Amino acid sequence: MSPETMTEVPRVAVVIPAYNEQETVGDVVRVALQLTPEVIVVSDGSGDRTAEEARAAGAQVIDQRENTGKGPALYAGLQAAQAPWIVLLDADLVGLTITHLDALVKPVLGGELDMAIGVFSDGRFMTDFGNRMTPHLSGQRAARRAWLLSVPRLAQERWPEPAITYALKNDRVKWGYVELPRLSQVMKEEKRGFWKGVKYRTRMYLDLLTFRRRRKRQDVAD
Ligand SMILES: Nc1nc2c(ncn2[C@@H]2O[C@H](COP(=O)(O)OP(=O)(O)O)[C@@H](O)[C@H]2O)c(=O)[nH]1
Ligand SMILES: [Mg+2]
Repeated sequence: MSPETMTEVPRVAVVIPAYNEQETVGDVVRVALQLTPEVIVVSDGSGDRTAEEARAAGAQVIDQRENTGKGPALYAGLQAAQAPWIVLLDADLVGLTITHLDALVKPVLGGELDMAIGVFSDGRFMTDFGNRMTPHLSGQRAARRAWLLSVPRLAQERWPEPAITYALKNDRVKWGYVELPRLSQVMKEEKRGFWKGVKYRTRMYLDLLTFRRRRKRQDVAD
């Protein structure tokens, strides 16, 4: 192959699940593009301009008509990605910089960790507090694409984090937390209005709490 026809696969891809995040997704994409040209946004059933904003910012966009949840969206993004290493990012981040992304990828590319999990620090009190109470729910992570694709139930869970946590334990994966200073997210209550936000959050926690039951049911079925 001549150098002109050789399209090099980047080492790292960024996958961003986004559901109605038109206000923030563009900025997240622009920072992600400083790390790698392979930035994939997966929107499913967003009723706003999420897909357009992501595309305008330079991302590859998978735009699905039906809303199926963050887990299936992540899975579709991982399947589309080519790079062997993946950074997962939420689309509602505020204050993201390339320094945060470098901090996430460095320990995994260096072989120190199999998965880096980002936690907010000295951002806004409420989002920091939520993150500290539940760091295993963080959407900011770096890991190998092949391992992420192997996580059982990833494609079936609306919220994929418990499935990932379970697989981390089961596979004895070397993981660790990475602090992400001055990073925060838009809270659900701000995105959707107070009561809708509360309803959405309650549904998410119910989903998270019932993961074990679904997993066990599947174990029995297998
Ligand atoms: N594609 C897709 N992304 C989703 C869906 N639900 C949540 N997300 C994205 O997943 C990330 C985390 O969701 P969010 O509602 O902010 O949850 P929180 O950060 O735990 O409060 C954000 O980027 C959302 O846009 C969904 O149904 N489909
Ligand atoms: Mg969020």
